[in-house]
Amino acid sequence: MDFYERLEKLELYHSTVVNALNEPEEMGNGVYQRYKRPILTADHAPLHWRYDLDPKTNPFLMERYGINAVFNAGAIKLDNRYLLVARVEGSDRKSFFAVAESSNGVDDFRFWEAPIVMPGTGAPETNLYDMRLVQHADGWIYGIFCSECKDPSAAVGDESSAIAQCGIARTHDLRVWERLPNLVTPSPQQRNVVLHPEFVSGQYAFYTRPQDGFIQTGRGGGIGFGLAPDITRAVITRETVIAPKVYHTVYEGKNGLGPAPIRTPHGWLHLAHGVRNTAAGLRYVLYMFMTDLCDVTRVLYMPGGYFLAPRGDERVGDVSNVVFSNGWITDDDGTVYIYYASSDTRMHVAVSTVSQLTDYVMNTPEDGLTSEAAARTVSRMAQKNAAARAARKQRR
Ligand code: M1P
Repeated sequence: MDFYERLEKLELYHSTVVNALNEPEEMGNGVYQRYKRPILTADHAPLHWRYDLDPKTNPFLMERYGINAVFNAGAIKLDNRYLLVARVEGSDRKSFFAVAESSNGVDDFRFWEAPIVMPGTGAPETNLYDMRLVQHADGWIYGIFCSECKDPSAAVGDESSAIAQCGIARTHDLRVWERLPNLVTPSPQQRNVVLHPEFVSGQYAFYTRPQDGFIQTGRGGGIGFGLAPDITRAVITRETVIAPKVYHTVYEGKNGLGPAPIRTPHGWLHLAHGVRNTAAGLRYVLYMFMTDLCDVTRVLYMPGGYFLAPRGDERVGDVSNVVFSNGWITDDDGTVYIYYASSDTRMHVAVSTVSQLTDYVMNTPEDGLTSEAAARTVSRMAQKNAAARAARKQRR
């Protein structure tokens, strides 16, 4: 095929992908509405990132840099635009960050001209991923992400062991980034660290996820919390677990906070992921909880079970049976856009409101932790509805 003929076909396909309209599913569960189409995929990556578009140097119009996946995006609304900082993973397995922008939050996401080239810290750093974007009370927008390098103490021949740490960078516009030193905590590894948007006791407050190993959290695990007086050299000396792993729950294997919490009149709304092991491998679902406005380490409400689990096509991808969220946006009218990735492959959106999420978190029964308690919860609901039905009949 002629170079320009092939280019035209590629451009047509790419514009079909980025211009596809999205629509909500009809029913939903009353808590949120998923949108039908993924909002960002590897196919959304601009052609000029992947192809050398010069017929002299690329006469076959070959893809020179393959994009494998686009997932786990941080989110923020700036100047009326919905912005995602996505984890873009190349076919070489390296992840980097890139901003995609939409005018309505549910479709029409387009990547900016070029990805972010995040400044380093001077220390070895192989891979960066999963940015949480936080508009902090100090006036900066922070990007909090995982910074990964090869474990220097790995045995000879072990090319897999890695160390995960929390990277910190700040910006005002998502274009110019100032990199700060990585967070220091008492834990040997850290992933899923999130900055609280407000000062707590005059200090920067971090949600952490202490872990002994790269995949297994070991004696660590649970969502931790710690304070650091200085963000430019952030050191947490005391880390306490505020939401632990619990046997036979959806977060028995490990858990980690998603985006920064949303302030509501009733408390801080949190979205997190929980992991359990199955015969088919790890299963990642999303769950929610609420903490106290005054004591942010105090969990007030913890609904039982998952909030959102992989479904249909979402269940299949590079790392199947995973949903993961590290970004959401609250509009002034209370609409909440929940951005989540499925199976480490593509991004989706589900839409809810602060009122719905608050109702969900405050009124969903807690996990009773036994089969008996589960059966009693359902029986109570059935009895309540039977009584209401009888009263309705009597009134008629
Ligand atoms: O593969 C699923 C997820 O695994 C990790 O999350 P966690 O540290 O909680 O196990 C992260 O690497 C995340 O990026 C990934 O989506």
